[in-house]
Amino acid sequence: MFHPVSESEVSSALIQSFYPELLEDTQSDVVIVGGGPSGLMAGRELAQEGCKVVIVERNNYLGGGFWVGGYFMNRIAISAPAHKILQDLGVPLKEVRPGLYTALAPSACSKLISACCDSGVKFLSLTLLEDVILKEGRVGGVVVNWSPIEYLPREVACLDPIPLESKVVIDATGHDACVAEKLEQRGLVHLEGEGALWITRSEDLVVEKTSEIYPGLIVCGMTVAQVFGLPRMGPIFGGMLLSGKRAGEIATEILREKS
Ligand code: 48F
Repeated sequence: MFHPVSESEVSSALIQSFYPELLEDTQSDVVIVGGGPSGLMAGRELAQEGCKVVIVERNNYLGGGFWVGGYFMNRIAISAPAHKILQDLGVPLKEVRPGLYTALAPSACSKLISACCDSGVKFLSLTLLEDVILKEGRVGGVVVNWSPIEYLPREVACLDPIPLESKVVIDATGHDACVAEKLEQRGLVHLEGEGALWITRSEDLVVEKTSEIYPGLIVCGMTVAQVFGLPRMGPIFGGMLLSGKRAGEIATEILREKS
C-alpha cells in the first residue's frame, strides 16, 4: 500500500523544492549554457571543486547529442585517452581496435548526468538563453526565458526574460554557439564558422583551443570549432569530454584569481 498523500501535498512539495533553488540560481559562480557532453563535463568538474554551478538547457532532457551518437545507431565512439573518463564513470566499453572504443550512448549519457547530479550541479531545464549580461567589458551572467515562450506568437506571450548573474559563463551550446553569437552580434568577438570533417585534428584542436574568448566567457565542445574555424568532428566524443573538463579547469582558475 502506498503512503496516502493529497494532491495539494504533491504540488506544494514540488513548489517548495523548486522555487527556493531558483532563488539560489540567480547568483552563482558559473552558469553553463547547454547540457550536452561538454557542458555536463564542465559542470561536474566545477562542482567537484566546490563551485556553485547551474546548467541552463533549452530542452526538457539533458545530454544534447550524447544520447544517440552517430546516425541512428545508439552507440558512441571514443578514442584514448578520453575513454578513461567513461571507464571511471562505470560505462562498459568495447575496444574495437587499439585506442578506439564504443559504448552504448544511453549508458554513457545517463552515467554522466548522474555523476553531475551527485556532485551537486544544478539544472534549469526548458530554459533558453536569450542574451548575456554585459557590464564594464565583462560577461556577468545570462538572460533566460522559459523555452516554450520562443515558439509562441508575441501577441500571446509577451513575457520578459530573467537575468541570472554569475562570475563566469561557459558556452557549451554545441554547433549553435549561442552565447558567443550574442557577443558577435555586438562586434565583440568573431566566429570563424566550422570547417569540414576531420576527426583527429578536430578532437585535438577543440581541446587545445578551449579558452576564455572574452572576459567572463569560456567556450567548450563544438562551440570551440565554430569560434575558431576548426574542422567538424562527427560521432566521436572524447574531444567533447576533455574540452568540457578543460573549460571547468579554466573557470576554476578565473574564480581563484577573482577571489
Ligand atoms: O550539441 P551538444 O551535444 O554540444 P557539445 O557538448 O557536443 C557536441 C556533440 O554532441 C556532437 C559532435 C561531436 O561529438 O559533433 O554534436 O558541444 O549539446 C549542446 C546543448 O546545448 C543546448 C542544446 O539543447 C544541447 O542540449 N542549447 C543550444 N542552444 C541553447 C541551448 C540555448 N540557446 N539555450 C539553452 N540551451
